[in-house]
Amino acid sequence: MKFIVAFLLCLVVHSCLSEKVRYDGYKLYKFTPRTAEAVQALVELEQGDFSEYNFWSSVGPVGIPVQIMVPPYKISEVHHLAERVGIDAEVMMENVQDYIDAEERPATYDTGFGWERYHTLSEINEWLVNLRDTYPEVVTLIEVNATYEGRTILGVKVQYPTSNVSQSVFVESTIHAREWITSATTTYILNELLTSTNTTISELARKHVWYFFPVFNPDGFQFSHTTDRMWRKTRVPHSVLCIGADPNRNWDYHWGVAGTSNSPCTEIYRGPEPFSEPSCRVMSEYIDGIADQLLAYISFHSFSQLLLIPFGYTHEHIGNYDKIYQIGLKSAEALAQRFGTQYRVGTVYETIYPAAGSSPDWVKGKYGTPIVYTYELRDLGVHGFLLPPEQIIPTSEETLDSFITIFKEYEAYETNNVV
Ligand code: 0X9
Ligand code: ZN
Repeated sequence: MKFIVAFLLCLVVHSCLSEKVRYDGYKLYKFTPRTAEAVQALVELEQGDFSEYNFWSSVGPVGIPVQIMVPPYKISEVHHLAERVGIDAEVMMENVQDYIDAEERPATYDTGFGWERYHTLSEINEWLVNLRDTYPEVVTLIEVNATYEGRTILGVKVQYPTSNVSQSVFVESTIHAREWITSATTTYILNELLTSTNTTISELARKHVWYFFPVFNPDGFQFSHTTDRMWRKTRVPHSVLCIGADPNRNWDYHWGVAGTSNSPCTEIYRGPEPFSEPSCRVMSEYIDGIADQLLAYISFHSFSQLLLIPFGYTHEHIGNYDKIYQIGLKSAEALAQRFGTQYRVGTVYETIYPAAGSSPDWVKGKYGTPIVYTYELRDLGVHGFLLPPEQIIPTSEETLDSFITIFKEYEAYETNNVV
């Protein structure tokens, strides 16, 4: 009897099946609500318990598109709803599984740690250990313990012995498990800081102490490789049927005031209390230890091509908003120069949707760190989280251009007080 119950539970949550979750016939829609009633309908879908709609972006105000993955058996229901309440619907992907399959078959395939395919957690961690072994004078390995499943969150500190700098830059990526392009891009940037012969990059590398944590949510990231490519949250079981909290809603700064849910089955579940998620708690403790030297905190998400400024919990602007906005514009301009990729710049609250309890809000709010940005990398929803591996290098190159520009422009501003 016990076995049967356990088996049935496994079937329902399909998290303990060894087979991968498939998304055959699932469609990705871009829904644009035209009325307040339409926004309300989307909020109800997002907040609903056991909702089978998977939100690829959260609900914002009227006119702001929301990307939702819809299972085949919900397609006619969603069309009726859209018509009834006033939502424009556009199909972005006819069959999500096709995109997952394509991602697994890159056109070229590097056998080592290159940037032509996506890597697993153990490959990324091995690469970080290797960096320490290759550059022992410069790279220190940081092991932060531990996640819910007992994993170490691995990071590196890069500090050139010649540099007499005290200001640090902290880089966070893949706090959302399915956003694979983010750790691919930050490992590329880290590699460039260590190996580039371009003097702008090598000089910048020597100007700061760098902390890189490519995979902030290793439990979720591992699960997105082994079992469910669309996994976003942590792996802490918060209810019988629903696992995980949104690690970017769990930080202890105006926790839960806007753009979150108290329902464990939603993608934006904030957790039962601030820092309920071990991975967020241990990283916050680590950051607390180095916060007084922090010049910048940059987090990487995907997708939507945005350079975001705190806050997400309020419409109020940060103290140095004007400077950070102007630098953001220059940075987006630099990004566009290489391939023409267009980014928008603005606060989280005003540009996308309210979202409280994120790590950048916590860092900015608690420590007043001068430079805090969040990247939402490529694309605009054609591939969404399933960005083809062929786009890793171009995405990384253009992002590096803008990343460098942030520091160049900030320095120029500090020296001349003009941007
Ligand atoms: O909703 C989020 O957590 C982020 N978007 S995503 O589609 N990657 O999930 C945006 C959060 C940005 N928040 C702050 N920088 N404060
Ligand atoms: Zn994200």
